[in-house]
Amino acid sequence: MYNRRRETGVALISVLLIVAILLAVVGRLMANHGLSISQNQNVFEQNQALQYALGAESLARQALFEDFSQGGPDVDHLGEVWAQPVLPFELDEGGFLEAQVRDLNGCFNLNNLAGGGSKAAIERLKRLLTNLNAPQQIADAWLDWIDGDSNVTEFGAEDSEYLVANIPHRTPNDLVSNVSEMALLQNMDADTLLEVRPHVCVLPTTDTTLNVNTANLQTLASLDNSVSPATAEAVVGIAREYSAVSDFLTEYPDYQPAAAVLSVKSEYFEMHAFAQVGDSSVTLLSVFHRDPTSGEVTVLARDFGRLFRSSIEVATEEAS
Ligand SMILES: [Ca+2]
Ligand SMILES: [Ca+2]
Repeated sequence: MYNRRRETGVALISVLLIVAILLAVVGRLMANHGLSISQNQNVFEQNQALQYALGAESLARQALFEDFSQGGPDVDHLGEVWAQPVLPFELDEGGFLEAQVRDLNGCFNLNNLAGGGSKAAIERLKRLLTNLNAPQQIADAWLDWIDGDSNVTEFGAEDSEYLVANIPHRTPNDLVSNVSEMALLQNMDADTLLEVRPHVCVLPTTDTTLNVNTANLQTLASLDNSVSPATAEAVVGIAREYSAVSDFLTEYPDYQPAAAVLSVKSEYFEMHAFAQVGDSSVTLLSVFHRDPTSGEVTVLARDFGRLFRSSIEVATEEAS
């Protein structure tokens, strides 16, 4: 009798143990299944956001090609279709897409100083820095950064200085492909970099011209000593659609000394897009070159790490 009860008790405990193990296994399977679904959903949404950003890139390339082939190859200005920001629009999957195109012939090309640069190009960078209340020495440091030799220019710096820095590094002594390299310069700090960055760019060439139809105030003001801040402000104060540099010079003769580096058309552009699908987002900055003969637009570089800042200003009602 006692043995039968004991056997029944042992059997009951065994069943309970099996049930507990089964419950633990099922719980574990359910948790893994849920995690797997979440992971797949994230991967799916991330991929969708990437495809939307790449779609924006294709659209921008098409707009630039059509501007060339239908609008004409000789003039580019901010009233053209490619320059209009794509307003954020909702995506079917839940989320939004926003994109904007910037003319890279409208900013100061830092690679113009490669190979030693012209005296005029160095002076332009110094004027730009002065107008932004940034140290002029940064121009010397940048010149040394990309010139081919290791001779220190006035207040500049070469490998001998950078190799003894907290994080030792070397100068590229060649053209650079990302403006962020300015952060590595001697005498550069975060505030100065933030001030300078909107006005400069790096293009894979050393003799780019500046499009007077798209250039911003600071870039136009730094072109020559003969240009006063008031003149530069007058230029950007109205919409510009000059069809020839000579027309621009007739209206603003102060720019005559810089005539050789002026143009009314552009070859280099960048597109910045931000796509969000669900909880996933992708930012894509693409640099384009538009062939001045055929209008073919090729992608020179893609950067998935650049913070997207919308250029759209939202009007808000003033508090009464
Ligand atoms: Ca155009
Ligand atoms: Ca150098």
